[in-house]
Amino acid sequence: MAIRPILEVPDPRLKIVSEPVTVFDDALRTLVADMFDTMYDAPGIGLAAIQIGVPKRVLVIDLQPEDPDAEPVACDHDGHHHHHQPTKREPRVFVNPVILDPAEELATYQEGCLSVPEIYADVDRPATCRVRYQDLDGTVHEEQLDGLMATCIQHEMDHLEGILFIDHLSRLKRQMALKKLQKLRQAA
Ligand code: GNR
Ligand code: NI
Repeated sequence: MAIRPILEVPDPRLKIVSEPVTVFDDALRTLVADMFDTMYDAPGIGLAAIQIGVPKRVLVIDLQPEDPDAEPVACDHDGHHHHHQPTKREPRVFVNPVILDPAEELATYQEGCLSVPEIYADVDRPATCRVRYQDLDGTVHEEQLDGLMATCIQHEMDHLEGILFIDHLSRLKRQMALKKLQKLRQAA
């Protein structure tokens, strides 16, 4: 298990179309373990293999990325002293995912991307969809998704096609986002 460096724009590898997984072996399990380590460390709620430089059709998602081993956090924001129980992890793996039945209805989320750090922008996507995918054993599953899960899997699917969330913005907004990122990097 290892945290691997995350590729950032304008790395040309982020534009690669990833290849299907054909072998469900220990190397795939190691890749997925490294992807979770990298995603939780970042932290993020999803990661595509190409973001760590591996052009394979593998995604990991956990919408609850908090550390379950963390101490409960003392908190008195509402005037009452109490403890937040850290949320449980819900790691999900999608190998060779395919999006089916995207809804006509769109939902807007403010998206971010570990490969476009510190930039956030509203993106419209189908509000619900189905996903057909394989697990680490190669077994095929199908599932209906909505809310943040539907948005996140579509964001991750885009990575498999070499597309970033900023590619969904107008050219002006994309240029503004990339300039802002350049500026943030100069300041760092
Ligand atoms: O951590 C992430 N947050 C996020 C928020 C809204 C929509 C999509 C995402 S995915 C992102 C992690 C990432 O870059 N995955 O590719
Ligand atoms: Ni991303």
